[in-house]
Amino acid sequence: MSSLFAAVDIGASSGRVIVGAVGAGAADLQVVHRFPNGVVERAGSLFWDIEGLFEQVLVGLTAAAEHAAARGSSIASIGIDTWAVDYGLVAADGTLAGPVFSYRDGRGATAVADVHGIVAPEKLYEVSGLQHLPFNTIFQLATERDLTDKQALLIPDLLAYFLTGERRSESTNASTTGLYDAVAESWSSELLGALDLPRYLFPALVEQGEVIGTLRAESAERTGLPLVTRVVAVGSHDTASAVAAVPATTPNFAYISSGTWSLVGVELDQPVLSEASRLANFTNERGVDGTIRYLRNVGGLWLLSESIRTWEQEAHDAGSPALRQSLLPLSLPELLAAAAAEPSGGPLIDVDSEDFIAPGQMPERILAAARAGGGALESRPAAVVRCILDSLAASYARTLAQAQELSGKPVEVIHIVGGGSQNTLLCQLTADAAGLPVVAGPVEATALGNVLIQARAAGAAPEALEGLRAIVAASHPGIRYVPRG
Ligand code: ADP
Ligand code: LRH
Repeated sequence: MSSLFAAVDIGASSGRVIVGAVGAGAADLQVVHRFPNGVVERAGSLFWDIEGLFEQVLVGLTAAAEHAAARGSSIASIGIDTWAVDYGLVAADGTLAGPVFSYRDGRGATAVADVHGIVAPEKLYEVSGLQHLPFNTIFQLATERDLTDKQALLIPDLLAYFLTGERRSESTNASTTGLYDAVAESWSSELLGALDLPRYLFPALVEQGEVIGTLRAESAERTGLPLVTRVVAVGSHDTASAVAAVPATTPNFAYISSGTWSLVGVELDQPVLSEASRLANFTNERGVDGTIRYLRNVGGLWLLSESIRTWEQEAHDAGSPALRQSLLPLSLPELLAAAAAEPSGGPLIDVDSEDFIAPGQMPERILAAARAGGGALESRPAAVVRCILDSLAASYARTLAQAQELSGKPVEVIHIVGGGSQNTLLCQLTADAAGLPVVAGPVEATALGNVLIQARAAGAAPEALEGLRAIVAASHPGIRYVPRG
């Protein structure tokens, strides 16, 4: 009989609680609860609804307990992963000290110059190996007025704290703060000290497979799970869990974790901290089992989802049926089909530009970027969508060529995982632009990676990462795209 594990996986656009059954070299996932996620605007700032998300986690875990009971089984453990970088501050009395800001709020960017004035970008990279993003935790923390007696918990650590009462910092996500030493594999007392951040700011580090704690009485009562149910550390950075579940059958693979962001890179044993790597803005984020996720954040499907949000609003507000008609079609499948029928070789934009981080009026910003680049882009949704996808594919190809050059790692195949792996046009354009085969899927790689690390901790899956990936490859072989031309 398979063991059952509950994976809580929350991305910037949606969350799910999944029950994973692992046994006999196979992994099977059952989504028991899905819920939307997105930034919430209040008084000009952007936040996450952390209380609402925790409520959804409880609803999902209740469904997981019921799912297991209906099969005469039980949930062996719970693992949590979410997007990186953001945190909640916990006060001395254990309560949240304030709202949880979203990385799409501009506050981090306001502190970049101050932080760089204290620690030079070269030094930051030498220690943390982290790509420069204006919303990295280090910059957000620099905007906090009072950190006295407070601890910063990244989102999965915060949700685990709500569930168990235990505070830990899981290492893959810690590596996205800018305050984690990529070589020493610990919090950087040098950077914390230089920036006058208290040493107690972050809880003790925990590695994947270690137990964070068992459920608090309230969590057990609410979900129907036994008090002894463990919350186990997984690759709590969603991208780390996704990369762990890439169905690679060769070591020479690249990955694109495709969702709100596209995380594009290779897996390494050692960080690359060269000046060339810093200037190319590659990150050395920590992967599962101490691997290095050598990658860059490419703008991602955020450009598409945010454009659709604007068009939907415009269609909703449209005064005349003719205007409304001109904004159609609006459903994702229809838009993608229309974009596929657009001619190739259209204008390209720099999807990695910081100009696209904030929400609002995305089509306008895309048209302006195309114009600034000398391209003539029509404002029709199909043309804009085609421009986004062509530009993403071009950025993927460029990023992968750079990753190989800077790391020396050869790439024979590109694995695209996550929600964006269902975008057949983007998968084909990526294969074409990179001149390499693409294998698309699984859609739920992140949850699979989460489940497999729990299964391994319970002795129900192989020790080596290759063994875990072999399970994914056997259960979710993926769709192959061959480069054209
Ligand atoms: P995140 O974890 O960042 O919230 P996901 O991995 O859930 O993101 O991916 C969400 C993205 O997947 C959406 O923005 C959308 O572009 C894409 N997507 C979802 N379903 C489909 C589909 N049926 N066809 C093509 N693309 C899809
Ligand atoms: C993807 C992701 C990415 C981070 C960003 C904040 O969900 O975790 O790896 O850079 O969100």
